[in-house]
Amino acid sequence: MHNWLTNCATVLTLFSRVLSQTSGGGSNLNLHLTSGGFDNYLWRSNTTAAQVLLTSPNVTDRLQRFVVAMPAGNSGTLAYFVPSGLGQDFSVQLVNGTLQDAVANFNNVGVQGHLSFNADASLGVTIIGAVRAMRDYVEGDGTMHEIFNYTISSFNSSFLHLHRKWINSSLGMDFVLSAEDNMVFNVTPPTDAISAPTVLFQLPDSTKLGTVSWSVVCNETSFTGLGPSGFFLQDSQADNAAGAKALQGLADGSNVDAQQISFLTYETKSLAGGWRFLTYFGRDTLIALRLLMPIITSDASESILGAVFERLNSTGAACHEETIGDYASFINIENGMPELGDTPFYDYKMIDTDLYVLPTIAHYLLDIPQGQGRANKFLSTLATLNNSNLGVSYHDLLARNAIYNLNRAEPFALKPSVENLLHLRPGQPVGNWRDSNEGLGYGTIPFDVNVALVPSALRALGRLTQAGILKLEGIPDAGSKADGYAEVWEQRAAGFFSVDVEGETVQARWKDYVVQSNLSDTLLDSVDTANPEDVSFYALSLHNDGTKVDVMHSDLGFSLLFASNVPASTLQRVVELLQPYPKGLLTNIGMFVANPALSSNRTQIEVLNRESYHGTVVWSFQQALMTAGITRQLKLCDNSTVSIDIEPPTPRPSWCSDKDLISSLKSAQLRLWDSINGGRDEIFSEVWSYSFDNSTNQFEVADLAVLSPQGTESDAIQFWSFTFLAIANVTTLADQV
Ligand SMILES: *[C@@H]1O[C@H](CO)[C@@H](O)[C@H](O)[C@H]1NC(C)=O
Ligand SMILES: *[C@@H]1O[C@H](CO)[C@@H](O)[C@H](O)[C@H]1NC(C)=O
Ligand SMILES: *[C@@H]1O[C@H](CO)[C@@H](O)[C@H](O)[C@H]1NC(C)=O
Ligand SMILES: *[C@@H]1O[C@H](CO)[C@@H](O)[C@H](O)[C@H]1NC(C)=O
Ligand SMILES: *[C@@H]1O[C@H](CO)[C@@H](O)[C@H](O)[C@H]1NC(C)=O
Ligand SMILES: *[C@@H]1O[C@H](CO)[C@@H](O)[C@H](O)[C@H]1NC(C)=O
Ligand SMILES: *[C@@H]1O[C@H](CO)[C@@H](O)[C@H](O)[C@H]1NC(C)=O
Ligand SMILES: *[C@@H]1O[C@H](CO)[C@@H](O)[C@H](O)[C@H]1NC(C)=O
Ligand SMILES: *[C@@H]1O[C@H](CO)[C@@H](O)[C@H](O)[C@H]1NC(C)=O
Ligand SMILES: *[C@@H]1O[C@H](CO)[C@@H](O)[C@H](O)[C@H]1NC(C)=O
Ligand SMILES: *[C@@H]1O[C@H](CO)[C@@H](O)[C@H](O)[C@H]1NC(C)=O
Ligand SMILES: CC(=O)N[C@H]1CO[C@H](CO)[C@@H](O)[C@@H]1O
Repeated sequence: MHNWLTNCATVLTLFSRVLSQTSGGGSNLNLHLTSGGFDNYLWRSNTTAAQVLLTSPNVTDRLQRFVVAMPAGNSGTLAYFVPSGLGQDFSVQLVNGTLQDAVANFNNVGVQGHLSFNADASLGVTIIGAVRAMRDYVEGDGTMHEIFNYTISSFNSSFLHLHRKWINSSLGMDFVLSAEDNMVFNVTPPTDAISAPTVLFQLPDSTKLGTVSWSVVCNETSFTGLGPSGFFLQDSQADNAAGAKALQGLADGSNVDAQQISFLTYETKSLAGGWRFLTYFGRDTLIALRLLMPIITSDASESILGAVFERLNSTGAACHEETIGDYASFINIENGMPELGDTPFYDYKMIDTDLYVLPTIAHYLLDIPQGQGRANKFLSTLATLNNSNLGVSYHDLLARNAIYNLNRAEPFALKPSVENLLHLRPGQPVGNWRDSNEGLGYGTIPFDVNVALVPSALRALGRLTQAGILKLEGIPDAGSKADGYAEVWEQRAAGFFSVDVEGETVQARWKDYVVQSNLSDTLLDSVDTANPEDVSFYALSLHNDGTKVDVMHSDLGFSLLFASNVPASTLQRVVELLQPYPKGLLTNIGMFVANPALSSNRTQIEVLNRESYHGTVVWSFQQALMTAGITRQLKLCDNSTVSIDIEPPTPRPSWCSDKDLISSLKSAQLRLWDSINGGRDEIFSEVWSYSFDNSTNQFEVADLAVLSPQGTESDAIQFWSFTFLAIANVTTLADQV
């Protein structure tokens, strides 16, 4: 499949602005926010959930587009409206307050509302059915598949009913339009079986707005939403004072961020983001869960974990993305298995998702009060979703995942060599959160997977077996075996990634870099040119032959948050990473996730620049991971460190006696927070880029979707962009000291 379709939530949310909100209590939602040039309406009732988007009225550089997307079957409708005349500020808008439930025969439910037109127009490309088919068109240069064609059920001068029946079932979706005030339809049906009709929207009085009422309904099963009170703990249930502070306004929905994330939370799964990812994604939800866990309910944590278990394959690998609804038939046909009909397709191509399962559930069941005492009940649940797991207990599914990971870790544990590190799967350009060849600088052996995630999964396996919660049949010594393997990975994997650049070279590359990146050499003012210092850091990835993609990056955050036995040398490198860019990753608008300044391969400067999704750009969840990880490490030495997260008492690491290191780490964390605070307004967005002002030498926030050559549009909400809700503000804490 094409890359742009299979990549998970690689895209952003920027400049979101909340315009109005009402929460009908329970899990009902009615939010209006602008983001990336679109007006977004998030609607949820006890009948349906849908996101509606229209191009914002002041945006004139693109076509007027109407989107309805529903979690049910990951279904939706996309329609463009094309002005009949030229040179006018054509606009189609949702009429205030008209959005509501729509209910039709045969269990069809959805949303309806009124659209206002300010000029005559025609119906442009219209796709009804699968959100993925809509994405193929929007992100795939207008790709359309005839198999998804709709049919015209009926029409006249004031009415148009378009229907899409799913490929392999009687389920379907209806898009119905009715002319209201000052509006006449002029419909010419196609003369052949496959073309679209010509539909004109004509305003008899061109001085007034014309109105069209519409509804979009579907009879795929709707999911039951978790409202803010179902997702977040009450303040009074917090585990500590920092948690109680963080929880203010979340469960009661008075914090609008709590309502926004709640649109993505359901009883049986959480969704990655809207509108393009309103379905299950394993990695996004597991990383977010690890960070949000101390402030969310047991039911919420178990819904996310359960969604992962239900979708494991029989070997124990974790699903990256599910394809459900009408598009599942399409994928099954493409895969040469039409006999599967619309059986969901689960994708197992990633190499990291599997490794988040054990550390996340171990933290929940062993460390977090909401999870303690829940193991028996949760793990005795029998799977009901996926044919390869039907009737299997969650315990046995977890055991499959544990054995799968143990087996993957074994070759390196027995013989620590480059070949035995975990590589991207053959032929796959993706495998971890950096979602593309470019993101990994064209390497195939990612740092995060090998240095942070494998040993973390093994240690979690050890803890769960030692606690008697997990039993691996036929492997009585699984726990000690996992710990033994973990030790080898902890001690040997990082070395393969270690990069040392000699002082003179460092200076030359920095100088070259600021020129090549159109920055200013004043950014290097603090460099001591008389005494060039060597710099050491970890490579972003390795090529198959072990050569290093010598690009600085933020993925040490995964070690800090997930791993055991993090050595002093790693913490020292964190201190060095958290220096002002281009020496390190920090700018006045946030922490970059990569910095190719010192790469020996100068082509990496273009590949990982400010237009690249995993280049010199800021990701919210990466900042959350980094600061939460530093707090976790500091707390191992000083358990009075303020943290919302809970960790069990562990033996003090030997570096706790190194006062200078601790003090440097604390200063680095404060520098990180200065950087985070500078991008404060974007903190619940997914990713943002910069523009550099060479008169002030300051960075300013810029919309990556606008800069990026792919121009992939932003999503107004992304699940893993809300993790700062569970992070204590270290600046505020420092102020209090
Ligand atoms: C759904 O909500 C409406 C009002 O919001 C209420 O009247 C109705 O009883 C609810 N239906 C169910 C099945 O809960
Ligand atoms: C359109 O309006 C929104 C909200 O008022 C604003 O945030 C945005 O910057 C405007 N966009 C343009 C292109 O003027
Ligand atoms: C829509 O309603 C909001 C309040 O909910 C109001 O601020 C806004 O002006 C209204 N817009 C129009 C076009 O009536
Ligand atoms: C158009 O069709 C709709 C739905 O069938 C019907 O309610 C309406 O009366 C028709 N209008 C005209 C002008 O035929
Ligand atoms: C779904 O709705 C369509 C009408 O749009 C109907 O023909 C079909 O029977 C319904 N399917 C089910 C399973 O309810
Ligand atoms: C699904 O539809 C395709 C295309 O019409 C067909 O080839 C296939 O046999 C159908 N599968 C099932 C299970 O009905
Ligand atoms: C499960 O997924 C993993 C990873 O892609 C794969 O190696 C394994 O063969 C899959 N198992 C089955 C039964 O398909
Ligand atoms: C240099 O970097 C580019 C861009 O990432 C990559 O395509 C190329 O293979 C790299 N060259 C070497 C020798 O690693
Ligand atoms: C810190 O650790 C000590 C020793 O394990 C324990 O007695 C004390 O209660 C802990 N304090 C906090 C705030 O957890
Ligand atoms: C600053 O940027 C402007 C616009 O890109 C450019 O014309 C000017 O030469 C730059 N000044 C410096 C000092 O780099
Ligand atoms: C953290 O707190 C400081 C004040 O102490 C405030 O200026 C800053 O905006 C806060 N940062 C975030 C991300 O909320
Ligand atoms: C009615 C309809 O959807 N027609 C489309 C069928 O598919 C072809 C090829 O993708 C499109 O060009 C038609 O517009």
